[in-house]
Amino acid sequence: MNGSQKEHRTVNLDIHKDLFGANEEAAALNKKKFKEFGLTVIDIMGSVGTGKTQLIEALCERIRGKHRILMVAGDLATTIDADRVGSHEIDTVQINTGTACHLDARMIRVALTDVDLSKYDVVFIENVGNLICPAGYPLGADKKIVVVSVTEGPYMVRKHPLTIKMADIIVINKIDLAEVLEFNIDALVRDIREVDADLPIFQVSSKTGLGIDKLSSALGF
Ligand SMILES: Nc1nc2c(ncn2[C@@H]2O[C@H](COP(=O)(O)OP(=O)(O)OP(=O)(O)O)[C@@H](O)[C@H]2O)c(=O)[nH]1
Ligand SMILES: [Mg+2]
Repeated sequence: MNGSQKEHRTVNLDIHKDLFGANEEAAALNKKKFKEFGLTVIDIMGSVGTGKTQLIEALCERIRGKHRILMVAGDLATTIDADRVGSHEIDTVQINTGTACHLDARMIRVALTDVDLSKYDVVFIENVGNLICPAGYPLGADKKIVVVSVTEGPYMVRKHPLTIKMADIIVINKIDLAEVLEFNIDALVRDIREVDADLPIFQVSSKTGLGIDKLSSALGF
């Protein structure tokens, strides 16, 4: 090397190993901690406005007499959803992600560091409203629910097959609006079946409560 040569370094990142790998490790630690406290943890994902918060409110109404609930709300900047759920006298933890379009396992670990988890049986995590980004970042939850609804048009499933694939349960929400929107729920179910023939699908209205009992039982509540 001659004296005038600038120092140079090339770092080849394997994004799957470096980024997703680190998240998987943090998710495994979260899972272990949740298990130690006997918690059932549900990660709820879906596009903006599909009804994630409304679904959590409906599930809380259904199970609050039986289980002690904590809600963890992921949002870019506001506490709107945590405030909504909190108004039902449910404890909440807010994570404001700033610019990040999803929660990750480390955020969950940090947010729960000072929370006494022995006070709860069930944790509902509302992920940031987005159907793409959260899919790559497991949080250590027992079940991942993807909420789609009849107000986002007919192609949500066909356009997001990878997100559907990683879900444990699909909730088709707002079925009370299907008729007026001329939405073909059977076609949406067929699209989901194309991606995964065995994926449990629940058709609900989080607003009227239709179908919530069935979903709640399937979650073990
Ligand atoms: N008619 C009807 N409206 C619903 C239902 N579920 C949610 N909504 C309405 O849809 C709107 C969005 O619901 P939210 O629960 O805020 O949706 P979200 O997925 O939490 O939205 P973000 O957190 O902003 O991503 C609200 O006006 C809800 O009242 C449903 O089953 N039926
Ligand atoms: Mg919400």
